[in-house]
Amino acid sequence: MSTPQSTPQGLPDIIRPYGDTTGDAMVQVSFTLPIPHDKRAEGAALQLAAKMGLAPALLVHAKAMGSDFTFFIVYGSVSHLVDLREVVVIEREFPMLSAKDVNAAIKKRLGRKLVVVGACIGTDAHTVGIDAILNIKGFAGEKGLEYYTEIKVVNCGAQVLVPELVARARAEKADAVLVSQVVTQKDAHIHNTMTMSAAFREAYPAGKVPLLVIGGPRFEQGSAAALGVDRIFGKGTTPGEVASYLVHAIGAGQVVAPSGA
Ligand code: B12
Repeated sequence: MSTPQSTPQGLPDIIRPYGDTTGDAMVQVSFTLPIPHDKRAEGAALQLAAKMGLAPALLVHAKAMGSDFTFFIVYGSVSHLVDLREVVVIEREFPMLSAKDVNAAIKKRLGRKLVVVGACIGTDAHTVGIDAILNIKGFAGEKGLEYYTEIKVVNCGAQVLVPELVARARAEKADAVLVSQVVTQKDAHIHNTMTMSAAFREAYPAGKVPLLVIGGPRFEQGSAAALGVDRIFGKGTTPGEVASYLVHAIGAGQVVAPSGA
C-alpha cells in the first residue's frame, strides 16, 4: 500500500543533504564517461555535474578505466530541497509469520503442500539471491523455504529458458513460480520478466496461472502489474517475508488448485 507520510514528530518538513556541516546540501556522485582520462575528461565531468545542478562542484577522484573510459567522483552542493511530507512509502501488505504459523496456515487452507518452482531465467547466472530464498540454509538468519514442512521447493537453478520453466511448473503443478533477475543491462530483467509472465498467461487457462513472484535488487517498486506478475521482492528480502506473502496470497484466493493444464 502506498501512503503519503506525515513527518514524524521532531523532524523538519524540509531537509537538505549533509556533507561537512548541517544543511550545506553537499552530495557525492560517481559515474563513468566513455573517454580516456585527461584534462578534457575532467572538464567533461564537471560540465555534467553542473548540468545535474551541482554548484559549486569539486572533482575529488578521476581514474582511467582501461584506455577508453574514466571513472569520476564529484562532490558538490545541490539547490534542491527534500519535502518529507511528499515522500511515498510502499508498506508491506501482509503480516510477518513464524515458520510454524506458515506451515499451519498452508495445512489449514490448502490441505496439501504448497508447491513452489524457482529459477533464474534468461542468461542470468546470479543464483545467490534465489538460493537465499529457497535453500534450507536461508539468508540473514532465516531458514529458506526448503525448511518449511508444508512447502515443496523445486529449484531449477540458473539460465532456465522460459518454455522450460513453464513446462516444469506445469509438471510440478506449481502454486507459485519464483523467478530471480539480477542482471539489468539493457533492461534484461524487465524484458525477461514480461516474456515470462506472458508465457504463463498463454500456457494456463485464465484464473489458473500460478502466483508469479519476481525478485532482484533493481526492480522498481510498484511495477508488478506492468510486468504482469503478482509481487516483486527487492534487495534484502528474507525467506520469511516470502513465506508470509505466500500465505497471504492463499488467503486472498490468489493460489488456486492447479488444473494441471
Ligand atoms: C556474485 C556475483 C556474480 C557471480 C554469480 C555467482 C552466482 N552463482 O550467483 C559471477 C561471478 C558468476 C557473476 C557473473 C557476472 N556478473 Co555478477 N555480480 C555478483 C555480485 C558481486 C553479487 C551478487 C549477489 O550474489 N548478491 C547477493 C544476493 C543475496 O543478493 P541479490 O541477488 O540482490 O538477492 C536478494 C534480493 O535481490 C532478493 N532476490 C533476488 N532474487 C530473488 C528472487 C525471488 C523470487 C525473491 C522473492 C527474492 C529475490 O532476495 C535476495 C536476498 O535478499 C554483484 C554485485 C553486487 N554487489 O550485488 C555482481 C553483478 C550483479 N554482476 C554483474 C555483471 C555485469 C556480471 C557479468 C555480466 C560479468 C561479466 N562481464 O562476465 C557476469 C554475468 C554472468 C551471467 N551470465 O549472469 C553486474 C550487473 C550489472 C547490471 N546492471 O546488470 C553486478 C551488479 C556487478 C557490477 N556492479 O557491475 N557475478
